Amino acid sequence: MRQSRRLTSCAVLLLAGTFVRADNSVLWYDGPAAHWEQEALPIGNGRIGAMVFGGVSAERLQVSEKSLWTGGPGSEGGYDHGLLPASQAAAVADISRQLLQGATLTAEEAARKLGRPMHNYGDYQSFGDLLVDGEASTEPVVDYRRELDLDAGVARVRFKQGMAGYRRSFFVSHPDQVLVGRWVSTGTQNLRVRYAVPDNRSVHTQVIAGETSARISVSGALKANGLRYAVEILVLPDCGRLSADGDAVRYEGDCTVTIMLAARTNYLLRFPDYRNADVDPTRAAIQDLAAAVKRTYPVVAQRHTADHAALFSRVQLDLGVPRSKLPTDRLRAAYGSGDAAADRALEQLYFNFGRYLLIASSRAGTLPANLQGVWNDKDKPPWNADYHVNINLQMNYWPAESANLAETAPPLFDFIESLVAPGKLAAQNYFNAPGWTVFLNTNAYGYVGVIDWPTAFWQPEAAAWLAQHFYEHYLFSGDTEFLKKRAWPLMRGAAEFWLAVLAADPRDDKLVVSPSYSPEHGPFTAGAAMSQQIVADLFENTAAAARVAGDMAFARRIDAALGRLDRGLRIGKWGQLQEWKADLDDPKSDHRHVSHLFALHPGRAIDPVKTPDLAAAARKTLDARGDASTGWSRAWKINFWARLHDGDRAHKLLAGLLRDSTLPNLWDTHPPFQIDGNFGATAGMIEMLMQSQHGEIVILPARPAAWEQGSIKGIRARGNVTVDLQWDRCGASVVELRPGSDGALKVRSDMLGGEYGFGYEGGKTPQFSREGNLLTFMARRGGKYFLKRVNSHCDQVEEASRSKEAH
Ligand code: FUC
Repeated sequence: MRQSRRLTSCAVLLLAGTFVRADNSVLWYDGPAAHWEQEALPIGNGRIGAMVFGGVSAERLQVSEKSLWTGGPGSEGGYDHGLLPASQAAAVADISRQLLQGATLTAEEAARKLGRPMHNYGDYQSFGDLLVDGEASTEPVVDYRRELDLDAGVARVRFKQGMAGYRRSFFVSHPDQVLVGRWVSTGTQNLRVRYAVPDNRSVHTQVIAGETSARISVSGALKANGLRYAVEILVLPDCGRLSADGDAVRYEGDCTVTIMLAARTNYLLRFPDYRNADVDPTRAAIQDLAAAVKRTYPVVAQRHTADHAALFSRVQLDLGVPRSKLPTDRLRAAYGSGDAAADRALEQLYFNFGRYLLIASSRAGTLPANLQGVWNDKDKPPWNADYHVNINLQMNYWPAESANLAETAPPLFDFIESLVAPGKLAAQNYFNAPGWTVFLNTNAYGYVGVIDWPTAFWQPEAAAWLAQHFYEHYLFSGDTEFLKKRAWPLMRGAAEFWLAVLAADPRDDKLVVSPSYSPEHGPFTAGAAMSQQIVADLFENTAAAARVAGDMAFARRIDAALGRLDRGLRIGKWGQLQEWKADLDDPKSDHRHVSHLFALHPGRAIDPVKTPDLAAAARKTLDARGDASTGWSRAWKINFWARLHDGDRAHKLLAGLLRDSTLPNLWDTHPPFQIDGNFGATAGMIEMLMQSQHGEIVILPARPAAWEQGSIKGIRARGNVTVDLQWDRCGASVVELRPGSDGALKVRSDMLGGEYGFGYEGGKTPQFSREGNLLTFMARRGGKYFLKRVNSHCDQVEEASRSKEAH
């Protein structure tokens, strides 16, 4: 018998209390880190990052600051944002015409005609190293532990040597904009503190030792472009003796030593100069330090942990296992070798680490997370540690909304908006078109031109893809002010570009992108699937945004174009989703980019329920491409399989990622280290448990069998809803929805097919209706709504087998 009934508030409160506190939120190791990429532990406040090594006698904190980039304005040979002085529009139009007439062009041919070597593109830089040497000792080290506490946002090191115990802790504060380290010992400490910078910059160092504090000031400018930087360090012992020793500070005494570091540049995210003429980096760093010192260490530490925990503790995943007792490197190495509880513990830790990394590498007031988040130790990092916009930057922000971390997204929005001014020049230069566009990759200085990497350089759909993040923020938050003021103008500009640039395809008169290139794969053609799917997604979103913004004329223009647009959704001869308009797919290709499934994720045009044939074709494509791949590609595939409602396959991809593409410090490796995989997988794990891309909150769309029981708390669904859910072998057992806006909510869950309870707390009794597994009700902002499974057939079978076991 089916039944729905209201639970009493008392029962409701009881249910709410059953979500257990997430654990598995500490990465820990029993030895110091020898290797930056593989072992050191990242801390950060979005702008400043540091890698903690935890050496016994010598500590190294390798420091980064988001804006320290070579290249751009001030570079020798000038800077042109990657745009040649002469218009490229005729060359692009010529290739477009040939392609529309049926020609194909190899990537190399296209790059010869349209490509251009990077011109003063620059690289993200290391800011230097804070080096604190203690006294070397031959005594054995015991009880060593190096850890990263994700709940507190603090890295710690502790060990015993000889008669003394040592403890250090490190964090980078967002509210106070300083890096803080603390050296505690039960014995005497002899420390030598200095700051080392790479030799591609000028450097002026000053050391002043006073009675109670000593200061190291380091400043200079990058030789490549004159960008100024400054580091200010204060050594603040509770007692003892300080002295200057060349470019170092010496400390000797029996007390705790606190070190605070501030780092600034005169970079400004503003076209076209990217410099802040009003900022003297040294003065700015001194101000940061002065304010933090005045607050005192305990207050700065408390403010940091409160700020970090306010974001981090919002979401709690529990996969039903206790905290693992293994050090994290061994836990990872043992993954998949038969201990299911240990495997779940690592998955939970990895999920938490992804959320931690986003908080640590993306906070308001700085550049967005780059290919390495905020961490970099090189002057020539892989791929310049830049912003690749043919998947990577976008993937970094996939968890921002669903993992309830919208506070990490402002840097992305600021950055995309800063691309509009140069992006307009790119639209004119390459297409003689209005609006704005960007190609494959960009830097801190609004680089919007093409490069000459044949198999990737052509990606004019990047702006349209980036615009999706603005619209998604609106969908998740329901913030119409944001939509009108920020999303709409940006989306309109991206759409104006495509309204002007799309061409009629002589094959069928449909509107197509030409030249079009499926990222890193395939020949140049007209109308490759990904190009079409991205433009369709932009148009759908922009038409909806135009209606909210009240520009009906623009909405109608887009509707008309949508009516003629090739949607890039074709099923080919071996049942696959076609990557190109012509059926060219090679069933043997295992290429890592599966760009033509954009419409499955992060788009929403392919869905196993709404478009089952296309979903089956997407599955065919994914089967052919295989599950073995590089880090971010596996992460994307977790999301694909989750969207196909195949939890076990999504989990298989996650397992592959943890086994083959994860370093001992749990960083994702392409290889090399690329942070996108961490973020993509974190988002994918949420997609496995809850989805909301079609106006319904779908509970457990892709729960793998391996996740027998558990709960997740605090995740976000589109429509401004916070979701908690609990499950066991019989499926979802409890769902709690906390809407932030009034309006109709639709929830889909298998539990609605059986006996269930529907309860609420706060607000008025909602009107509700149920159709199959879908419950619709009028939600009130601030209310709490609960669904609870009651005695399903599966529950009875489980109960019977339990009592059989008991007898
Ligand atoms: C994507 C990958 C590349 C590289 C780059 C940063 O374009 O296909 O291999 O990882 O990102």
